[in-house]
Amino acid sequence: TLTFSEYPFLAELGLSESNLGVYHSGAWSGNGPTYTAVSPHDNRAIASIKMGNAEDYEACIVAMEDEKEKWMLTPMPLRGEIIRQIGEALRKFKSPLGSLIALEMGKVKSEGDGEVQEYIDICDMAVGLSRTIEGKVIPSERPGHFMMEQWNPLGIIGCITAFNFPVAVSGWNAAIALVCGNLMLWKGASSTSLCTIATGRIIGDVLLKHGFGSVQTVCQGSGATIGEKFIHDPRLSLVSFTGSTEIGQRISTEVHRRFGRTILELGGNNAVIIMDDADLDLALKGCTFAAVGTAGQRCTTLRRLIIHESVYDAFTEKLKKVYASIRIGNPLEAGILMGPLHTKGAIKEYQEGIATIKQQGGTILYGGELYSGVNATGNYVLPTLVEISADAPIVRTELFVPICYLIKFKTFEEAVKINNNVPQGLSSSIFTKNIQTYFRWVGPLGSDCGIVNCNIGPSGAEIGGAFGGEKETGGGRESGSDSWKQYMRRATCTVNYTNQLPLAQGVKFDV
Ligand code: UN1
Repeated sequence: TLTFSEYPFLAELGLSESNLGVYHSGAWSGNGPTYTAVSPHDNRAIASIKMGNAEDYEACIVAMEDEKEKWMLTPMPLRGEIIRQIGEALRKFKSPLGSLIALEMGKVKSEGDGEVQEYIDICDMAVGLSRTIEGKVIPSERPGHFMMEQWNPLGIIGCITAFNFPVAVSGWNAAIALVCGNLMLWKGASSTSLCTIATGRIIGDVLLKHGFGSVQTVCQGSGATIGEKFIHDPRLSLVSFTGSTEIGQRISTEVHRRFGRTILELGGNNAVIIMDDADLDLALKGCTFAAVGTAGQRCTTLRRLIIHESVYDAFTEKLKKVYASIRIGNPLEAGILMGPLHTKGAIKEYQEGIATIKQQGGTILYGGELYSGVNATGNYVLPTLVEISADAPIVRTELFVPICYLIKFKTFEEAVKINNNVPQGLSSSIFTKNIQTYFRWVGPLGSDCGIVNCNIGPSGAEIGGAFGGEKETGGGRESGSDSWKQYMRRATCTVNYTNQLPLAQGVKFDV
């Protein structure tokens, strides 16, 4: 039996007990296998979804090809106006959509709402871009010549998003890609298919009102059937992928083999450094949200806490107390701070991780066990603190669960070395009041990450900045700043407005 009717917000979002996971040409369909959505809170089935198959994928692409010219030729400020209306529609559905995220992904309602807000914010940013994106005019060395840069859309882009941010990350891509004149095919994680469908519906309805049925299409399905198509399809000029480093590496190799573009947001292994002059109460709040928020399932989750030896014991005691006070429970209930892990697979990762930690000399300071205080069937674990050497091999890998390593250091140089000594390079933070330490931290010999914070945790970035990281994190940047450039192709244009043909660099070629 399905729990669908227990959650009135599902019907508010236009969902039903049986849903279709493919959208193009203004209509929903789905000819692939049936998938059952479950809630990680109790592992009961919510609703079913007909996923896409190879033919559905092809139909999405063909429909987008048909609409491509019309969308590309729509003036950017008019595309911006449509994005503004998408933002308005999301505002209307913020609470039910936030609740769906909590139900299906498992993050707490406030964080679910926050994700929708993130999509709204990026729409606002895209509206601004639609009136401000500009090319350069470059001085020409040739008399009577004019040089400029013209930015044009890439065409059709593919976006594959992960379960942990089932709404916001598609928004980062869609709002910017669309305003730049691209069309986007979106495949969300199967286990958050209802989030994809509900969001796809909100966006699709606004676009359809303006006569565009395929500017954003949706094709839910497995990586093996649908994801593989993204990789090999030359009609997708760009593949934006959020997920594991392992799959990201394959996407990188295969898409670049066909000279496609990629934006990769892969694993993180984010650290916070607590200096001896840090405001410990501030650090405590920042670190707890970063390590425990989203039950440790953000790419930006705090995984390594590098603490100065002089404050190590005091800070660890404070942390243990605050961990013991974390309210774990149904993510839809008010006041809950930590929901369940997303899947049974994550529970296994947690349990195996704890076993490996012990084998490698780690000591569990808090947690390390499943949590049975909510119900008997949900994916609940205790947030966990582990004391371990920075050299233990497990510390270099990303466990996508709420396990935080505590590591002691003596000097700033040593702490930065520990921060940088992992294969990933997404986010990092330092807590200090010393301005010299701060500027060394953000400078060339400081953090090697894409996000380098001070006196806040490593997670919870705003959309206005470029989001992404270095090394095995994949190097991609999406969301704010000048990330829009990745969704456009730059044409360097030289115009001669004379009857003469002087050559650059003074080359003579008289014919
Ligand atoms: C992710 O974890 O995949 O900075 C994205 C943050 C969020 C986005 C995280 N704004 O934590």
